[in-house]
Amino acid sequence: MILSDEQIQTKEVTTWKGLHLLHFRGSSCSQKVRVMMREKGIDYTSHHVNLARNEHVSAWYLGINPRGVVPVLVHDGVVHVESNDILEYLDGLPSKAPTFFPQTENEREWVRESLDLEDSLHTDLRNLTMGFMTPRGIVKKSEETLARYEREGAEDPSRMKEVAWWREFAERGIPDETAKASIAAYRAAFDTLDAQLENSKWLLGDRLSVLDLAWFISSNRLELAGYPLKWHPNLHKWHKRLKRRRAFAQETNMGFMIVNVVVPIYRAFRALQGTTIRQMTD
Ligand SMILES: N[C@@H](CCC(=O)N[C@@H](CS)C(=O)NCC(=O)O)C(=O)O
Repeated sequence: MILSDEQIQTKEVTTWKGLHLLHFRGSSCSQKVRVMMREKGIDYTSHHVNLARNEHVSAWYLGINPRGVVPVLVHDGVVHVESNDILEYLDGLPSKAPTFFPQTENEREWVRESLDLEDSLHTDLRNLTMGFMTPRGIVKKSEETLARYEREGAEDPSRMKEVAWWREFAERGIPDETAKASIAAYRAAFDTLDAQLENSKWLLGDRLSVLDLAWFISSNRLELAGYPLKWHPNLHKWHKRLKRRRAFAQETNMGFMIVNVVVPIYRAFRALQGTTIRQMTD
């Protein structure tokens, strides 16, 4: 999706030449785009926007993407948002590398449907990320930050939904019932993928595609949050195969502290309370 001139208040980006990616290392949607860029050998200028420090809640950033989220791709001054649309756009750029989207319109339609499902689960992914990976106190936004989030940039209904989610999270965390519904939503989606992988190496058959890329980002994040991928044996094998690819491993690396310190300590704490993902579904 391309933003219109009226939506862009930080006009300097309209003069940027070449490919620029505004992204955050730990953001799943940013990881999707970076994996494809690395797989296809696409060079870009990186603008790291640290979500943990709320760098996206600034007049400058909200003036680029009034939706208030990453990633954003700027190509020769044109602002692209929505990770799955960015993937399709990047895949269509002239390149000698293999394409990630199929070439027939029928298959493309089917791929878009699956990507829409993946995108529709994004709130569930966030519920499980924020609920099970780190204590709420570390990641919740202050009322002052939320007020800024509401105020800056062009009006945008999807940013208001973001603000509402973060306000609810600051007040109540992720209630058990919400967490269970998000786990169930992924369980159903992964069961379908698991069936598709029964007789084929990749989700689209014998070649790696954008579906493998996009769904891997979710399975990878959920695994880190303590979701047992073993519930889906074919998907689990597929996941391990993808994890061995250098671009996938490098671009989804969350950093030593998160993976080896913060997440395990928080998981141990939840285990004592009997509220890990596995325990909640026993
Ligand atoms: N549908 C959007 C979702 C983008 C999104 O929600 N990005 C998250 C990171 S994965 C974000 O920027 N969150 C803002 C925050 O954490 O405050 C896309 O696919 O690009």
